[in-house]
Amino acid sequence: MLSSKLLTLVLVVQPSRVLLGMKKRGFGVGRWNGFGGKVQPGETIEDAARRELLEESGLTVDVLEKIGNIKFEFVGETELLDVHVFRADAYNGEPTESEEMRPQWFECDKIPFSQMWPDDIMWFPLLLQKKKFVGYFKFQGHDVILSHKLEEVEGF
Ligand code: 6U4
Repeated sequence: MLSSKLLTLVLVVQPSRVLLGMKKRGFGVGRWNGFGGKVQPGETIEDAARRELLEESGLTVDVLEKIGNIKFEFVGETELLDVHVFRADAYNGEPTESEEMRPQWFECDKIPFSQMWPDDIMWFPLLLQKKKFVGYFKFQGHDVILSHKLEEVEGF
């Protein structure tokens, strides 16, 4: 039986651009990604998403929309990553570099997929169209997807 670890991921999306952060350390270092991390004991998933967004990007948001849930299995690891994905369409503050992330805006037609987790290119189109989704990706190492499932859902 695989246990699972709860994680958050927040994408701040504007009509023509999306904010990503270059991960400077830890899991996924060297890749552009949304902002997020582990849910702490006693915290709701949404609270964790807000905390990690502020810690890593300097931004706060009034509304966070739950848009996706993706489970990641890594061959040889006993723990699944259970990533809860949120979208924010408005934000407060200015993106600010942190010890963990260097934020940068990308035009929606210039998203740097070759420098992102390889699953992102599959679900970003759904995120950008505000379509809710659930997914499962099985990885060999951090670069190869052995199998996956991805489907739209009505809601959570
Ligand atoms: P700390 O506690 O900062 O040392 P760290 O090991 O750096 O943790 P953390 O907490 O930043 O990891 O969490 C990893 C982040 O990467 C979460 O926001 C979820 C996200 N993530 C993990 N696998 C991903 C994948 N395949 N595709 C993706 N995001 C992923 O887009």
